Formats: sequence, structure tokens, C-alpha cells
Amino acid sequence: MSQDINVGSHIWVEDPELAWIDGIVINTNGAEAEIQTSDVRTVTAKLSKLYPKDVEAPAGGVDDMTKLSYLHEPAVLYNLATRYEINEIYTYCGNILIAINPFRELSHLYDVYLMERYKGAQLGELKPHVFAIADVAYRAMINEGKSNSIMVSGESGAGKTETTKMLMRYLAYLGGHAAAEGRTVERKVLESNPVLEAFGNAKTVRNNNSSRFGKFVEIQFDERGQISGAAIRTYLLEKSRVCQISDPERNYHCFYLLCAAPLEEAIFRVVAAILHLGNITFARGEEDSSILQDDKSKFHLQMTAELLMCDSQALEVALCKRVMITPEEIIKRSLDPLGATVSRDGLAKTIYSRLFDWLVNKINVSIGQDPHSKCLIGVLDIYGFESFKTNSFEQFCINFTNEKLQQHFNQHVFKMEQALYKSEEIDWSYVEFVDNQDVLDLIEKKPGGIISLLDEACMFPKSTHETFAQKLYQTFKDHRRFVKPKLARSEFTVVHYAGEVQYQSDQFLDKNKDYVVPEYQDMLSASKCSFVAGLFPLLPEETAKSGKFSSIGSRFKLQLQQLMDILNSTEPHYIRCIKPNNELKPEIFENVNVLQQLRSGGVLEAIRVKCEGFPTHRTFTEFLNRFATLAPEILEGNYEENVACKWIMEKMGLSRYQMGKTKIFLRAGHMSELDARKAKVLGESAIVVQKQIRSHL
Ligand code: AD9
Ligand code: MG
Repeated sequence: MSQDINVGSHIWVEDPELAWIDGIVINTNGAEAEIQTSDVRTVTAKLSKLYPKDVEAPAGGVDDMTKLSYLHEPAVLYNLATRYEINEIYTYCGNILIAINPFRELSHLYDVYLMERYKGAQLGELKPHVFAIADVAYRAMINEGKSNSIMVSGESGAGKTETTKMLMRYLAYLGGHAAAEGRTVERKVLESNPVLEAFGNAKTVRNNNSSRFGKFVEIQFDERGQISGAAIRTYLLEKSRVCQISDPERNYHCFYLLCAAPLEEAIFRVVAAILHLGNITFARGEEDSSILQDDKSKFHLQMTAELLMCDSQALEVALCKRVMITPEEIIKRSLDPLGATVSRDGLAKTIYSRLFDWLVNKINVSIGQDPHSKCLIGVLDIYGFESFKTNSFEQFCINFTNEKLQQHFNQHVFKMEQALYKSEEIDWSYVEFVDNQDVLDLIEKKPGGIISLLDEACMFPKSTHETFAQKLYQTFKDHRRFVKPKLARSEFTVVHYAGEVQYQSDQFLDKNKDYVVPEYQDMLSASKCSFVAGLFPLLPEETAKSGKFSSIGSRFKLQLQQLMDILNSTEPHYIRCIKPNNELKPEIFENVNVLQQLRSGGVLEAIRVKCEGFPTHRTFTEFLNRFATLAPEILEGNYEENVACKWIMEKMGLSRYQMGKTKIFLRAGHMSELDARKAKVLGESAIVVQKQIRSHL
């Protein structure tokens, strides 16, 4: 369907700084157009790169993207920006809620009065809100007896954890008990937040209270719809933070809280031990061995041993020496100072992650699960897609998670579209659906995916990150989602759904090995402090001595699969959090930054899926109100509304649209074509409309 390009059209044109700016075409020349932008500049651009602007769009934006006449990138962005300016931080995109961090208290948005209003309200009846999503999930669970889940995603500092807390507060409000004896389950669930945050959150450059783990809270309900139990699952705590932090970032909050806490509690004993452990430094001893650097280090070693209630001699040996088991003999090898430091950090990380797991388990026991519960609402607060200057194994796992969730999301969006088409009884069979299965295969296929190859490399003693990378280059040289960067020796690039990410493979092997050195294991399981010993239960002889490594990657993959299994058994709801700027300040909306997040969060992908089908639907009445001028003759006859709509479409020579029971479903480009014709009819000067929606999304 080609269109005449005319002067006078309102359009969006790309802009290096603002991403998109609106303007009017003032001249055309072949495939080029000259445009006067709204900030009164004249620019030229290819006609094929212009998007139509809806001049009839309401001034304050629309609360649901599907109400946009043109569903394309600039319209979506502009709509969000307009709303953010007037403190409307929530917008729907169909059933997806987009939440833009206000970086200021909007307490009126979350009070009990508002909770009461959202209770039982239809989605769309009130303004978009997290409460509305929680309410829909709760109603669906009660009415259909089916579990629901709410997935909250977004980049660091976008507001996931705050949103999750809001959701949990609202669910506690809906499913709460009249205070019986003791603390209710919902109170315990809400109270678990500060504890988990103390041990799992830290200040980073992106967020002052950044969660360094993924969290899935499963809230269980009884048949009366009251909360009867809960379970918290956590994913991939960032262990390295225990030993490596760069200014101005900080370690986990608990290390600072410790300074204000009494030492008798067993948990803080362990936290304190980790602090002392970190202060032990090593100097070069005889040959390539290492010794404690000075008296200070001796003191810290002593303190660590006392706090962990283990033998200080054994601790020193365990730090400085390593037992090697060969088929012939057992050798005790000395570690050089660097090796001893690595070993020390390994110990700190292991202790901390065991402590964290213990805590999560303790919270779960304290809250209690309801074995009879049939329905649950799961709330997922998980790190969004990450692409930094250097990306290591953590980013790889995080992005793998996001690929998984993205597939789930796409399938859902597609299914919802189909459901709508079906309910309107229209033919949808030719709507195509392309998802990201190929990236997932690249990462997790067994055998042959990156995770499998990494495990193989870890089990083969002679492997290095370079041989691992070579193996990847060889295996995936023709894979369209894998790229070997130019001149790379050990880097590799994965073409993720949200963009390319280059990974540095140098620490992949080490980070994938989850292996507690037997010396540490023996020493700590023999601790006189039952709490410490409990963190290191004795392993069956065979596993302990075989030195067989357990792979973090494979275990994470399994955990993720279990999560997906739960999610797949639920009715999903999605909240996409957006961070409007990197200064963490209110009132700043950075277009380019937001667009990137809409892309990573799959919002643009969801729109693409919609555009494959029928991105614009209008009720017959709405359609006629807008376009009756195109066929004034219908006003004279006494036609059924749907007949009149069809008449207009046929008169305009547009096909491939569909008539539903109450709505007309338009393909990408139809709306702009109709608007262009209307403008012509209305006698406006010449019109340019370019439909490029599909090719750009
Ligand atoms: V991270 O991946 O864990 O680093 P989150 O969880 O996405 O990140 P978080 O919820 O911690 O971000 O939000 C960051 C900060 O933004 C909070 O500490 C608040 O100061 C601020 N924020 C987020 N959402 C809201 C809100 N709805 N109202 C007011 C908010 N402030
Ligand atoms: Mg968080």
C-alpha cells in the first residue's frame, strides 16, 4: 500500500538527542522530506523514516497504549513522557502495566483509601495502578480457582522492589485476617522484607538500595481467599560483593548494621567473622608459600577463628595451603600470597552465601507454608537485562533469565491477542509469531549449548578461558545469535532479544565452579558453634572427596526451569518498571534512556507482536465518529454500524482488516491511511503520511 507524500503532514522524525521529535513536512523531494520541527529547526529525512503523528491525540496522553491511533515507537514514548510530566507514572499497554519511577514520595498514591477504591474495580475503570494489577490477579484467583503471578522487571533502580512491596501490601490488605492471636502470616511476609534487604541489598552506583538477588514470593491462599502461608525463593545472590566493592558502592547493609548491633546474636557473629577474615593479609614466605603479613593479620585471624569457634591453626593452614589429590598420592601444596587471598575471599563468599540461604530458610519456616492451599499468587522481583562495559558470568546468567522470561512474555502477549481476536470471532490464523527460542537454544541446549560447554570446560583440568572461548567460536560459528568479536581471544557476543552483549569469558570457569574446599568444609563443620557447624553440614564421603565440581550455571538453569514451571502453571501479569534518568532525580525524563528500557523490557517487542496482527481496534461507533466524513453518503442511508464501517474501508480501497462482533480491527498503516484521506477531504493542504510501522518495530 503506497501513499502519496505530501506537504503539511504532522509527523515524527528521528533526533539524535531526543530520539524523536514532532514536526510538519514543508517540502518533499523524491524520497526525501524537509521538515520543520516543533523546536523550529529545519531538518531533512528519508520519507521512509517518518512516522505519522496523531493530531487528534488527547492532550494529557492516553492511559492505555492500545488506545493510541498509531502504535509505534515515537507515539509510545511521547505518551509516557506527557503523562510523567503530570505525575501519571502508570500507563497500561494492554494488560501490561508500565511504571515509571517518580523518584519522589507520592504517598497519596498508596494510601488505604485508594486501596479500598481499587478493591473489586474492573481493570481500566480507575487510573492505571499496581493495585489494579494485584486486584485483577486476586479476583482471577478467587473466581477461576487458578494461581496467578505478577512479574515485575526493569533495570537496577527502576522501582521493582518498591513495586513488589506495594503489591504485597495490597494483597495483604485483600487477603488479611482480622487480628487473631500472634502475628498473622501477612505481617510476617511483610516483615521479611527488611531482613532480606539487610542481607541481600547494598548501595550501588545505580541504586542506593539495590537488591543483589532475585526473589520470588509465593503467597498462598485458602478457599476463603485469605492468606494462609507463603514461601520465598531467592536466586543468584551476588557473592562477589562480600569481598569486592568499588567506591562509592558499599557492601551488604548488614555489615554496617553490625556496628550498631550487639555481638551475641549468632548471625552477627558470622557477619563479624567475615569482616575480620577480610582484614587478613598475606606476605611471601619461603619459596612460593605465604604467611600472615603482620601482627594485625594474626589478630584478625585469631578473631575470625574465635567468632567461628574453630581452630585458628586449622584456619591458617586452610588459608595458606591446598591439598591436592592425585591418583598416586595426596600432596599439600603451599599457596602464594595471591592464591591465599583468593582462597580467603572464597571462604568469605561461601560463608556469606550459606548464611543468606539459612536466613531465607529460617524466614520460610517462621512464616509457614500452607500444605492445603490450592491457589497462590506469586510475585517475582528479578533483575532486568544488563549490558555493561564489562559483562561477566553474572550478567550472562541474568540475561539468560531475561531471555526465559521474555519468551514467556511474548507467548503470553501473543496468546492474549489471539484470545481477543477469538472473542471477536475474527480470523487470526495468518498472524505470525517469532520468538527467541534460538537464543535460548544457544545458551541452554543440552548438550551443545554454552552452559553445557562451560561445564565440560570446568571438568577438564587443562581448560582455560581461552580454550573455552575457542570451543565456543568453533561450535557456534554459524549461529545467528552468536558473534565472535573482531580480534577477540576470549570475548564472545550474544545477540539477545534486547540487543548485543559482549561477555568477557576470563572468569567464567571459576565463577561456574561451586566448590567448597574440603579443608574449609572440615574445619567449619567441626565448629563448636552449632550455628556455624549447621551452615556446613557434613557431606557424604564420596561427594566431599571426589572433588567433583557442582556447576552454578547448570544449577541456576534448573532453578530457572522450576521457576518457569511454576509461572507456566499460573495466569501471568506483567509490570515493567522504567528508570527515567540515571541521576535518580524527579522530573527528568530521558527519551533515549527510556526507549532503551522499553526495548529491553520487551514492551516494544510486545508492540511488534501486536503489529503483526491488528494493532488498532476501534468500536464501530468510535470508528464512524472519526471517519464518517470519508463517506458522507452513509449518513443518509440507514445502515448498520458494521456495514457502514465496511463501506468506508472498501471505498478507501483498504483490505486485510477484520470485522469483529463489536469492533473493527485494523492492520498497521490503515489508521494513517484513513487519517490522510480524511485530511484531504477536509481540505487541509496536501498531506504526507508514511506508514512504516511494521518495518520499524
Ligand atoms: V535493583 O535492580 O534491586 O538495584 P529496583 O529494585 O528496581 O532496583 P527500587 O525498587 O529499589 O529499584 O527503587 C529504587 C528507588 O527508587 C527507591 O529506593 C525509591 O527511592 C525510588 N522509588 C521506586 N519506586 C518508587 C515509587 N513508586 N514511589 C516513590 C520510588 N519512589
Ligand atoms: Mg530491587
